[in-house]
Amino acid sequence: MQHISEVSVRPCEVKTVPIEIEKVELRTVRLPLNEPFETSFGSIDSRLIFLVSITADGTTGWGEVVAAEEPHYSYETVGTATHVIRDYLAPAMLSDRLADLTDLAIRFSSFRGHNMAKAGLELAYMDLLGQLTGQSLSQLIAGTRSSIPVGVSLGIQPSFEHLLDRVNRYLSLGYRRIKLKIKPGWDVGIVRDVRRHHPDIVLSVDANSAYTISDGNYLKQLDEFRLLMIEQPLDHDDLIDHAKFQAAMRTAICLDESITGIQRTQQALDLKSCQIINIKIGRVGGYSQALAIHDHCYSRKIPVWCGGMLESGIGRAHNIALASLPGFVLPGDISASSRYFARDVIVPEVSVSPDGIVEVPTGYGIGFEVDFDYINAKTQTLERIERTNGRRR
Ligand code: OSB
Ligand code: MG
Repeated sequence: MQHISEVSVRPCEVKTVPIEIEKVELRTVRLPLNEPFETSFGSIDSRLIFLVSITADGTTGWGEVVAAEEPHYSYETVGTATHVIRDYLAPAMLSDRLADLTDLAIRFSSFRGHNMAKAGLELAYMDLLGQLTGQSLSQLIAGTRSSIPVGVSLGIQPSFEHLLDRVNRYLSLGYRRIKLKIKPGWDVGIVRDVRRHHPDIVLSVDANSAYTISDGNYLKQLDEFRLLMIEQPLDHDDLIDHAKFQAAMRTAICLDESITGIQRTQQALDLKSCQIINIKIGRVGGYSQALAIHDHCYSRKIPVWCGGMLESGIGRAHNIALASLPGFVLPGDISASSRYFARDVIVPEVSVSPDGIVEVPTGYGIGFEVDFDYINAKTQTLERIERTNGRRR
């Protein structure tokens, strides 16, 4: 649980206004993936996107809950997040006028866990605040970059030939870093072979917790391949074994699943469990925590990068804004819309330049137009939570 003392008090908003939110809408939208995405915990061929919108004074802000349908990457699912938002978080958000992001984070802090649910609402709040105050998300959080370098995360493939074909494709599209998903049986061998074909590319691997410390000696072979990092090799909530493993490795360990908030970040760094942090706004509970983690890592000179959760354009737009902060020195898992979906829910869709760069939008809020007609056409479920007679108490 986040204690109130841990809630970020970073004065991030350049300009803020009190907002009285009238309603929260929860939508699920199924988008087919261009190709299946396989990780150490399974394969999916479509993404049930969970969109959250909040409305005040006729203006609507958009966020995304990145939870999956099944509890593999995290215990949260679309179902748990719907319950927690409907029954706890939305009522807290609607109960009274919101002063700022910290006010919202404090209201959520008495509810334990459910970071992805919290983040969905924080994201929608920040988009709305940007629109109401005439600022882009990047401006709101004091981002410093106008463009960001990006990489691609490649799922486990049916064969090495398929993998090499994908690596070549994304390199030719300009992506600055290739990340390979690994699992037992799809690890040292494929990394060696990709390295043989591409001696100089920036290459990393992500195990999504598929190993235990007893695999340490085996995984030590990865040290040979000059990887940028090994992401989350061990248990999803472990810091101790990662510290042992990091001590034995030359390659930097990066934590994803284990980093659930600012306190865990501090502990991971104090224990030397990793040298790099993957920040996902959803996993850590929204902007309030993501900003605190960024600031902490920045002050300790720990490189961070922005992870992805196969988001629609709405979640992706928030990731782009986050990655405009100065500490995001490594390419993010922020790929072009076309890497995931035939059609995205925002206009224009996210595109990556031939040198692997995404421009940070300057329009108000998320800085993209939400394609409401397409969202409506693809909506599977819709639920509305409204403020009851003036104020909810
Ligand atoms: O571990 O980073 C991960 C996707 C879903 C769940 C977890 C992860 C991922 C990715 C894809 O690696 C990143 C992306 O391109 O969105
Ligand atoms: Mg990961």
